[in-house]
Amino acid sequence: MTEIDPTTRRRVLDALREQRIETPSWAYGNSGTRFKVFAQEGVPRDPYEKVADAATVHRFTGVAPTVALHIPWDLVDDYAALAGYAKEQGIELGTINANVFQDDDYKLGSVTNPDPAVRRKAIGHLLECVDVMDATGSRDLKLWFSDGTNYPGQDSIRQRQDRLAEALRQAYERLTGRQRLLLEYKLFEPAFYLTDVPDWGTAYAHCLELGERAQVVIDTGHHAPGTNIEFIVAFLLRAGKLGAFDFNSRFYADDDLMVGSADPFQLFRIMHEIVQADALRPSQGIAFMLDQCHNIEPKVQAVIRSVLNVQEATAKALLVDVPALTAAQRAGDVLEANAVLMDAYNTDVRPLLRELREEMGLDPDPVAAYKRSGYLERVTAERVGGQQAGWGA
Ligand code: LRH
Ligand code: MN
Ligand code: MN
Repeated sequence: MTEIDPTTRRRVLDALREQRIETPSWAYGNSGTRFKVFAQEGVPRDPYEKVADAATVHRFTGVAPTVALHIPWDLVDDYAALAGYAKEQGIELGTINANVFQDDDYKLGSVTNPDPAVRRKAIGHLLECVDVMDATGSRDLKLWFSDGTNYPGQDSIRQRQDRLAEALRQAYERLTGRQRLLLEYKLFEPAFYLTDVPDWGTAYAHCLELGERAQVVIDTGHHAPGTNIEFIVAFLLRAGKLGAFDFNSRFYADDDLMVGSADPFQLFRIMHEIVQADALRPSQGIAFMLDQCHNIEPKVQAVIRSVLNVQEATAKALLVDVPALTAAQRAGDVLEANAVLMDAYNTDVRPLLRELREEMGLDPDPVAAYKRSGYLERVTAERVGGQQAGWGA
């Protein structure tokens, strides 16, 4: 692709302007591995300050108007007040993530635990999270279970599936109006032998059983190496069961690095499926979220960079010459079809994105503008003793 014709340019700019990317509250907190959490300066001390950081990302990018919360990492007395604060800052509270993986009680699982009392506690937390959604006006309840076993024979695989189905049913039945249940799968970790929701097929089957408002979350870091994630995207889109993404990058396992940093081509291939299914617009109901931890890099700047990476992959996907691709596919012209896709991928979309930001009244270079703004220096002076993200302690 040499020149982008004016009609295509307009179409792509309009689509990019409408795109929405949700950032996670935990990306702004200190994080690390089980070996070390490196504290950074200016890190939020409470959920309010995380919201302020998320609002800063939105101010410079213009496409990140919501922040996901993780409960109880983001514990406050009054969620409606937090939602009000977010509004004042120019954003909204987004997805509510339930945490049933950090209490001692959950050693043998949360909703799949062999002990009914532990299961009741875990389900109770899921229901509390829906109370939070009622207060914040959030649409989505996102569930990831660390449940699994480490040794063959440790527990009954089938009974654990029954317990999982029962817990999901109770959470699903508590939802009202437009609220949705989003089920996230992960191949392994922290359990090493069996995971109760290990893959998209398991998540899909449970969501089918639950009903229309239950959909699958694809976290790009939650697969075996070499998994064709865009296939999963295409399959779930076709079935109307793709609810959301947790975007991040990985080299090895669930690395939670910046999206588009390890494999920008994979991100493009995913966005190509989204664009081909006309599923980019927020009204289509797919939540594009980041789920990342910035262990060694400055956090707000890293989140801004991540948003730009998603925009770049999306812009390239929007540039695919669909008539040419379809013609090549119909003709069985393997090389031409591939060349059409690669032409779009190899386009430098950065000038187009600068133009987009100028049209939106933003600085064309959000990272530079953020660095110039003095935000980090200001919060470093204000915030002493930043809170850990709740991750990797
Ligand atoms: C699990 C996971 C899930 C959690 C988040 C902190 O690995 O991806 O989405 O909510 O990390
Ligand atoms: Mn995730
Ligand atoms: Mn993860």
